[in-house]
Amino acid sequence: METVSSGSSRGYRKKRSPMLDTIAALIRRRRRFLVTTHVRPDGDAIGSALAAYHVLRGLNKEAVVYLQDKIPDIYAFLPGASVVVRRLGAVDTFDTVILLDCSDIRRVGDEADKVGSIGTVINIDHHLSNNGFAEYSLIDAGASSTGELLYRLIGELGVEITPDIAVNIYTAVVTDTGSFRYSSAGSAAFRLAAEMVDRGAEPHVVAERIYETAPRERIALLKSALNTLGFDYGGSVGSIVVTRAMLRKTKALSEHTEGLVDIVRSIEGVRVAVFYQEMEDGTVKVSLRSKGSTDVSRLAVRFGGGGHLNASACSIKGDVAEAKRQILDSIQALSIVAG
Ligand SMILES: [Mn+2]
Repeated sequence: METVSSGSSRGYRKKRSPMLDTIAALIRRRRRFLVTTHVRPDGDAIGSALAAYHVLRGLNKEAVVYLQDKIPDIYAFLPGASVVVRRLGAVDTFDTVILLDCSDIRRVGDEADKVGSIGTVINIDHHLSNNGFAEYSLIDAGASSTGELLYRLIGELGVEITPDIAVNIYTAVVTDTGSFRYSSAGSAAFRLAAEMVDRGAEPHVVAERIYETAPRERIALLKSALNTLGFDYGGSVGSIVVTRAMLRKTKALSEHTEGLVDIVRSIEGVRVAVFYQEMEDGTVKVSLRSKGSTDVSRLAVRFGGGGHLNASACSIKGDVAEAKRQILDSIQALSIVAG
């Protein structure tokens, strides 16, 4: 087992592991950090990265947050969002990388090699598919989010949780548990959320920013995507499609597709929801969601992707029809919705 329970603090039972002590000690010793996460960053990636930034600043460390992709508008309110850089210069100024929510260093994007060349890589992640590639790994696939793992590390570091840290960690947990609807939303996620509220996170503000400020372009895109809604395997698999033409026509951005898959997941009888997005590079991005114990991570892994039991993603070469065929075949081959 990776973790054992020990004493409680601030009303939350912390899980400790030897690696947690080692990583905390290492962070205390190091001075200049690069903090980064995956391309097409979600709420957990961004919230964790910005929380890590504030934690490092709280420890009087130098910290730069690098992201290949722009922060989606719905997350721009998060404290620290404005310090993120999208160009990575020489990396010899850094002594340590904190790599968050990435099951593989390639998830960083085009600068993965450069990031990997920095002396020490600390990987904090909760993906089932993480194979422990980094020198220092804090991995627990049982954690609701990378934000939750970072929270454990903050406890070990003894850093005070400021409102700036609290709102970022709260956002990481809310978004990665699908607003506490996925099976990853266990008591630890709720306790953590309660503590973040005590420390200054405001759930109604976060909810409004993330879920209730949809630009009209997103709704126009949703409208046209819903025309593609289809069902397979007796209604247990539902899917929608977004093509490049739809994005052009509705003037929606790629970031406006986030969460569309959850609408399919919300349909009665659907066990697996699939969202197909036609990309510029001749591939199709496939987002997968499932209910209960139905495992879509096995499906994503088969196509070189990864993720979690109820939420995962992969990329397939070819057009949407080809991607659909392959996904449906694999759902059958792997008995994903059997029984
Ligand atoms: Mn995550």
